[in-house]
Amino acid sequence: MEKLIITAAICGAEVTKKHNINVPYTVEEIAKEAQLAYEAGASIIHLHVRNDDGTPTQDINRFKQCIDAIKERCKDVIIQPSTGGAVGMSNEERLQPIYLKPEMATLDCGTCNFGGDDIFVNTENTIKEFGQKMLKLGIKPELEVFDKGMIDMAIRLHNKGYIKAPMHYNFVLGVNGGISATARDLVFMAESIPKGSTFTVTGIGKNQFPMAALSIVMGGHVRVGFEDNVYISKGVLAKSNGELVDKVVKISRELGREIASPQEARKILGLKE
Ligand code: KMH
Ligand code: ZN
Repeated sequence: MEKLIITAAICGAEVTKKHNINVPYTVEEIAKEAQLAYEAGASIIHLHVRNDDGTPTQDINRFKQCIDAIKERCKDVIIQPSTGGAVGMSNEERLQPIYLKPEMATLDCGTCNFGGDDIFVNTENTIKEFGQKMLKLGIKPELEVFDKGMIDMAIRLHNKGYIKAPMHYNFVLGVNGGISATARDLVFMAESIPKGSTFTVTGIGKNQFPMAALSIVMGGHVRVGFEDNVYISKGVLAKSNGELVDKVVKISRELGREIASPQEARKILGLKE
């Protein structure tokens, strides 16, 4: 089986130090968390950034500071900024990090309830606009899909030329408003993407490690990190994103699957090596 690509979603936009004191806010904290995840085996850093007080921002200068600091500590890691940002941000605000021309960025493929009264809005025109801009800048999108219909949207927009193949999907399972985190649902998602696509799996909250284990045996890839889950085991807060990545590395090796380096991840994803 192909080696396992581990993505570390180190920060997110919604989780705070109230959930886990180790959630990074400052440039220094973000760079340190990225380094711990990288040293543990992550080849991709999925990046949101914050102001020092913890409020989410998509400010291009803040992204640049964080990316520079991460690159200094993790020389060859793939950095994947979020274009999802936080619930309620405008498209212009969300798009800022793509102008730094990262290798990858997220492309959210539909609108989704996001718990409570929150709605994460991605209209068809938004997805087209983001897809087209990423194409133009040579950025590989990671297609964030919270439900099966979002896979269909991505395929439709691929057929219309907004998204290039081979496509790389992130199945986000277990959001309140998205598809559930069950084996049946994961298999359904994996069987719904075009041949030649790759996928990674994000299980929200307590679903993080069970979904990771399933993806490892199915030949998919794995995303873990504070953005999605702050616990290393039931009731025990993780000390760092590195600890979460390390647990995935151990599960994968136990199951006989080796971990991809960033260069190997580039090859698997069709990025420039
Ligand atoms: N924070 C969520 C509203 C992405 O990074 O592209 C959106 C999100 C998805 O995290
Ligand atoms: Zn994100």
